[in-house]
Formats: sequence, C-alpha cells, structure tokens
Amino acid sequence: MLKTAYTLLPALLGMFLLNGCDSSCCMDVPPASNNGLQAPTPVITLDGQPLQGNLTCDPTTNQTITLTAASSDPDGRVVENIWKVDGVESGSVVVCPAPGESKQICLIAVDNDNLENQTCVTLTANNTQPQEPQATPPLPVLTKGDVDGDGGGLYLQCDNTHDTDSLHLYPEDGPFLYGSNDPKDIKEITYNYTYYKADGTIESGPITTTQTEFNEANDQAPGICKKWFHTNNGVATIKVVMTALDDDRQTNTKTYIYNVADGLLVEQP
Ligand SMILES: [Ca+2]
Ligand SMILES: [Ca+2]
Ligand SMILES: [Ca+2]
Repeated sequence: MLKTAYTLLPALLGMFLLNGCDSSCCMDVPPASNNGLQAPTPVITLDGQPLQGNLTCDPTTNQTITLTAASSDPDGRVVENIWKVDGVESGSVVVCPAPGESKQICLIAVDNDNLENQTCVTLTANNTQPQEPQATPPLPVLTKGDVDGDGGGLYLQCDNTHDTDSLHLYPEDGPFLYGSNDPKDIKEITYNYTYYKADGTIESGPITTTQTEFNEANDQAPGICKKWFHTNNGVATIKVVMTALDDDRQTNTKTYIYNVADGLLVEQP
C-alpha cells in the first residue's frame, strides 16, 4: 500500500502541474502555455534593413514594395514566414494602394515548436494625384495664300493656326468653330492690319476684324481659314497683327509684314 502511494506520487504531482493552479499561486509565474519554450520574433526588412515604422509609396507609378523576412527564434529555428496583406495570405511583394489609401502588411513567424508571433506595418499611398495637363496658348500662323484671281488683292492663309494642347477646358463655350475634332480648337482669329505706301505713310487702317466663322459664308471653304487683303492704291506693305483665341480661353498674338513687291510674308520677332 505504502509502496503504491510512493509510486503514484510523481504521477499525481505531474497531473497537478499539467492542470495548472488557481490564480493565487501563479501570479508571478511566466505563462506556462509554451512549456518554457519561446516564440519566434518576426522581423520585416526592406532593402536589407529592418523596418522602422510604417511605409509610404507612390501610387502614380504602380510602385511595388518588396519586403523580406529576417525572423529569428531564441531557442530554436524559424520554419515558416507567412505574409498577410489586409488579413489575406499573400506574397511579400505588395502593390502600392490607390492615392490616400493604405494596406496592412503582417508577417507571421512560425518556429519548430509551432509557436508563432506576428508583426504588422501599414503601407500608405501618398495622396498625390497625377499631374493635371496644363493648358498652353494657341499658335497663330499666317502663310502666303493664292493671289486673288480678280487682281488687286491676295489671300493670306491661317490654316496652320492651332492650339498647342488637346484640352477643352470650357465645353460650355459651345462647339469649336475652327479645328473641330482635331487639335486646332481655335474659336476666333482677330486681325488688326494696316496698309502702308512705299514712303511709309498709311494708306488705310488700322482695321480690326474678327473671324469667328470659318465657312463659305465668310468667304471660307469649310475647314479652310484665310483672309483677303487689297493691294490697290499704291499699297507697298501690309502689317498684320494676328491674335488667336483657343477653346481654353487663351490667346496669343503674332505680327507679320507682307511685302507686295516681292510677295514675301515675314513674321516679326
Ligand atoms: Ca522557439
Ligand atoms: Ca490652349
Ligand atoms: Ca485646347
């Protein structure tokens, strides 16, 4: 009987330890659930360095962040590193989220005793929107046209006048009157022109006309832009100050001199 009791004592003691004890006796004892084994330490590294704090990224370039695990275990070895992005198991390459949004990236290290620990970082996209394209002014262009078949005048062409952007900032301004459906998008061309005689005196002018319709009613074939000038009364040169207004409400001005004698049209600096 006594022998049996001595034999049972270690077993009873083991049962007691396995079953734990009430709170009054365990207050200063480390958690016994790991049986004295220590859990691993998960470590996230970026570019070979342990992460310090959270991460930011550039959402405008579809930037990816490649993380690596450098977890360790004080009393064994790490057998697995598990990555989770927003709670979903995934790889360690994370695409930058949309502007202003963020993702939670967690690394769970598992050791050879099947103990685990996790660490998490937040990856936040910079709240930078892609740069808005900037509107740029139109470019007024005057070129030599046909000599008027009736004599006494000439056409100067404005066909090459165009906008230098492809924006339409004010659709409420209505349809584009010239260059519709192409990048020209010119709404209006204004000419301020003066006729000079050979001695430098003014024959007539300055005169200002504005062209807002580029059609046959305005002596223009559809889609053709030109302006008639007379060469009567001893006109030697014609000075044309040409201003284009585009569909972004931007203007630009160029000055040209036409010489009747040699038929040269020269843009002024
Ligand atoms: Ca361990
Ligand atoms: Ca423009
Ligand atoms: Ca435009």
